[in-house]
Amino acid sequence: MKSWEWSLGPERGAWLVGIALAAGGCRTAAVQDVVVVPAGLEAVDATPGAGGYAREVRDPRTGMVFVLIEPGEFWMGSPEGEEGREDDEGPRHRVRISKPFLLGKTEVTQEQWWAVMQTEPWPAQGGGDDYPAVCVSYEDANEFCKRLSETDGVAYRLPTEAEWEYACRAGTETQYSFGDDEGRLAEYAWYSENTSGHAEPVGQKKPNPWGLHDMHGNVWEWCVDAYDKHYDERSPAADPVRTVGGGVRSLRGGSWNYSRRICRSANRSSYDPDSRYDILGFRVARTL
Ligand SMILES: [Ca+2]
Ligand SMILES: [Ca+2]
Repeated sequence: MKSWEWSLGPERGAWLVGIALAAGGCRTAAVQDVVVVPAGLEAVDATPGAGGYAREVRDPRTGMVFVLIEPGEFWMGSPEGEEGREDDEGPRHRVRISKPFLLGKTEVTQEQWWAVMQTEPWPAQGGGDDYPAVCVSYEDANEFCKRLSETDGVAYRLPTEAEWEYACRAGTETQYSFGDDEGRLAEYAWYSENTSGHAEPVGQKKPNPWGLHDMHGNVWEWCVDAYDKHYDERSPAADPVRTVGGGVRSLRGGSWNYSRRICRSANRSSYDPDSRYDILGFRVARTL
């Protein structure tokens, strides 16, 4: 077995690492063994997924870890009979995510925020390197993504609501990504019944089936979309995002002071884009 690497050039911004397998006396590059690590990142799990991208990668500058989200389809929203369902969770509709993308394994932490922004907008209580960056507005979160992108020359951004729910559900159609038994929520989430006055450090609870932590609870997560109470019926079936109209922006997942039902996969909320509260944070996506 032999390995080598080469560059596709700056326009692709990616390095390929190929592994040649010795077979019958001649070396043959096996396509399924080629893994792509996006520019500026390092592999945590170098198993190739969709598009040949490594399944888990890390930004060495901030320490942020990203999970590869594979393309696919899902039912967005909740079925009408779901317990705790709110009006804005429908109509339930089929959505396709057409391209792979990266999504933060956790909410952005205070240490990661500091590395990019050199500010501390959060209160002292409930603070520390591994706590989520809170009291950051939609505008602040976008500024964080913009600065991260300027540094690495690539497109970091907030996830769309569709991407967020697709990744939260991770192939499930139940109330939570672990099923319908809300009695198990404390294994996966920080919410009103197991917190005391602030968010908790990220990544302590069990991950969802795709390896993402705290999609249920801890802090609400800003999405890029302008909030639309009934979803936009004109929105396309593939890669929907609502970038026009409406002042308020979408948030997902519930937070440390909210009840079980608000932390369901389909639940939605919205705040003005300049809102800064200790229940509001975000995670970062990266286009590939
Ligand atoms: Ca969260
Ligand atoms: Ca809601």
